[in-house]
Amino acid sequence: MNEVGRSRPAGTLLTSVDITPDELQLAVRNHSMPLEALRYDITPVGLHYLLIHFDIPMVDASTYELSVGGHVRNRLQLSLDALMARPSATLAVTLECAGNGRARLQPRPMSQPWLSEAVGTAEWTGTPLAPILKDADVRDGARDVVFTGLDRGVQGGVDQHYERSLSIADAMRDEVLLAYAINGRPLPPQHGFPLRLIVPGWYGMTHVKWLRSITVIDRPFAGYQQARAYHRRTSDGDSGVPVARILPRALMVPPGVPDFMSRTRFLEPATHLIEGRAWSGRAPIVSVDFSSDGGVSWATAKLQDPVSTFGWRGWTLPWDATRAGEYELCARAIDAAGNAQPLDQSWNLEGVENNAVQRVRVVVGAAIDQQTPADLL
Ligand SMILES: Nc1nc2c(c(=O)[nH]1)N[C@H]1C(S)=C(S)[C@@H](COP(=O)(O)O)O[C@H]1N2
Ligand SMILES: [Mo]
Repeated sequence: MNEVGRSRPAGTLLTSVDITPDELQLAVRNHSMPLEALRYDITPVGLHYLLIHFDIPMVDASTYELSVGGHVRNRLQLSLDALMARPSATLAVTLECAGNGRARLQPRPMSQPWLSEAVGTAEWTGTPLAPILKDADVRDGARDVVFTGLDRGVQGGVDQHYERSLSIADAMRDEVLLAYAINGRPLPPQHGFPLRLIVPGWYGMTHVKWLRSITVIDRPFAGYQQARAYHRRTSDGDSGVPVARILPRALMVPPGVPDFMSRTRFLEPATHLIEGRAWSGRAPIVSVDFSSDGGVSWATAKLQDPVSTFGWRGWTLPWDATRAGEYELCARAIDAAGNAQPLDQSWNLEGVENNAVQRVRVVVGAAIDQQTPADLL
């Protein structure tokens, strides 16, 4: 391991505001979705967020095969052509990384330093998983289904392929897909070419990319990414709660124009239409509230129809910003199960599930100099 890798293991808690070289290295490999891309119902592929723990494997589609085995009566080997010849389904699904919001925590858990934008909604095409498990004829006593990626690396001192599991009941749900296309095109390498798992409603870590094998087991899966990582724990001794379905979140497209470095927004005094998206993997979004005073008072936004059962829904609200001054804009989503976004950080050791409300600093007034474009260069 290099000098950088030795300095601060993942999970170290950082109190400095400054980003470390290790975090910067992760941040340049894995990008989030620029907030202005919230304008699209379906996120263009290059704007969708990305998270890759190890390296992107290079896969030859002509020799690729998915193995289905373990606690089944009928093992299967499926080529990409065989998978694509099966019945297909296309679903718009909002995907969000469980670590979204991590870099806003104080102290900050050392890992991928997401702000609030590790999200995207894509149209995934693939073949439903349940009929494949039926063809494999799962034996009595089966408990978990393990999904193994082709990618390999070391995390927490453990040499591993990226692997996650689902209970048999969750794996058999109708909406779970083995996807080979995104937005009508073959998966690009970074999103899991040639095949990935899609589990609508669940945080990103569940959607295993570069799928190599599916293994049915008769005991709980104890792999690193399942049993050790992705738990909400507040102390080392705490066994924690596994991360599963996405908590509600609303994000707005920051209005006006940004300052290059601070991203502070500048707006002309006027009524501005604020627009954004909201989603939850637990229950449908029922309301989105907007505040222009840092969360002291709230107004109710108008909701659009969701893009699909598992996709985000748009919201809009006209904001009367005729008075010059500085404002802190916030948005807060609530779902039908009563889950609401907290105003304050929800801190834990791994920095998962921090769905605290978004805060956008805005200056209304004459702060924008009347410069010609040439002056700006
Ligand atoms: N094989 C494999 N699958 C993976 C990962 C990975 O590193 N390897 N990262 C997971 C995580 S943590 C997330 S958030 C999503 C990101 O999916 P995307 O890059 O297509 O947006 O992929 C998941 N699937
Ligand atoms: Mo993630």
